[in-house]
Amino acid sequence: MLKNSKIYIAGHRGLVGRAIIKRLKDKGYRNFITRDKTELDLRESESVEKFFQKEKPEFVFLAAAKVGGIVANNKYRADFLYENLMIQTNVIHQSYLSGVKKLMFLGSTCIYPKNCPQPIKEEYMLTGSLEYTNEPYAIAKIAGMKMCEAYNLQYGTNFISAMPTNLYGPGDNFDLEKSHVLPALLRKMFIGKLIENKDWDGLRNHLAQKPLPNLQSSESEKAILEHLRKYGILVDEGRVKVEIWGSGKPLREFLWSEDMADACVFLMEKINFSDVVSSIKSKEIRNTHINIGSGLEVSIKELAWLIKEIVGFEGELFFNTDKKDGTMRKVTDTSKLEDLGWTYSVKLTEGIKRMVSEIEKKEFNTQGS
Ligand code: GFB
Repeated sequence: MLKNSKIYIAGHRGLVGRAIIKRLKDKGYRNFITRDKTELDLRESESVEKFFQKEKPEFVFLAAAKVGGIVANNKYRADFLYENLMIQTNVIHQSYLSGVKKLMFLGSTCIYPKNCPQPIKEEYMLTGSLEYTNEPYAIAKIAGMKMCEAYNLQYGTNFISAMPTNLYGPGDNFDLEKSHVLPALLRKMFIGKLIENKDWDGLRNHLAQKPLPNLQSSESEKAILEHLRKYGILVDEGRVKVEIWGSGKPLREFLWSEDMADACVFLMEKINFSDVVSSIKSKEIRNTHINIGSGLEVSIKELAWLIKEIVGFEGELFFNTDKKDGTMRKVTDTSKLEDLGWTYSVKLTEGIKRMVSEIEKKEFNTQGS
């Protein structure tokens, strides 16, 4: 990639897309193409075709996707499958037709079997059945990765796939139902602390900036508290309690989104599909994707306590085992990436501290991308 290469970042307003643009700018790249959802619906083949024919990007980061946490994945199964298949199929196919020099497709470590050996190596893909809660999303992401691989093998394109672990960072989604665990727990405990401190103005401001469905920030304290119970934030015998879904036992690995973006740009600059293939001994070329992770693995219980401490929430945490745990463990083996010379830099504690500043900001995101 040259500093003035024409680079299209699909999904530039999302957690990863915005971090990729930031990283590219920091490295001196300056020729970007972006479109928001109102300007270009990536699910519509014709519009995507016209866009690629007009703009002819040279490089593409495919970070546009329908994403969400365990509940969103499980509840909107059809949307997660349909929207992701459409978006990625349109972008990958048009990238091929319009002669894109290199594309990076972003997946997720949920593509791996539910019970595969840990840490997870790239070659474990398609060796077992998937975790039920995110099966549709995982199937879409597997299809995207396979599409890149197949186009490379049949048409000689240069499309790379990366599989990041659980991400968090600036511009994260703080929706209390649909988001991932880290921003969700952070927001719940942030609200819990405001209640603990009887900081009603602070709470009303927070809810005015980013409302919860069917709740006016001007409602009475009693009505606000009643409403917050639905999200697992409650006051019981004068003590504020925050609900943690599931048993707290699942282990998750977390990576700061800007570290992830750094890895994406690093791979885009450094790696071609031919390099990946040359390291494969077998005649059957598969598993050509690359894991991106940190190895920073904690249990949900440990994560909750860490957030509690950093936020300064002094109330109680309780585990609701009626809610799903999902995969019990998914930690990536990042040897492939490390061998190329990349490692993460932001530790979990530091990242959570930065997220507290994020939630204190006036504007933060509660929309799924
Ligand atoms: O982050 P999360 O929603 O997604 O949940 P996954 C991780 C774990 O945290 C699960 C627990 O065991 C949840 O039950 N958890 C506890 C909570 N409290 C909460 C809470 O308040 N909110 C949320 N969201 N979780 C997703 C996949 O899996 O991760 C996607 O569904 C994708 O496909 C993504 O791969 C990275 O890690 O379980």
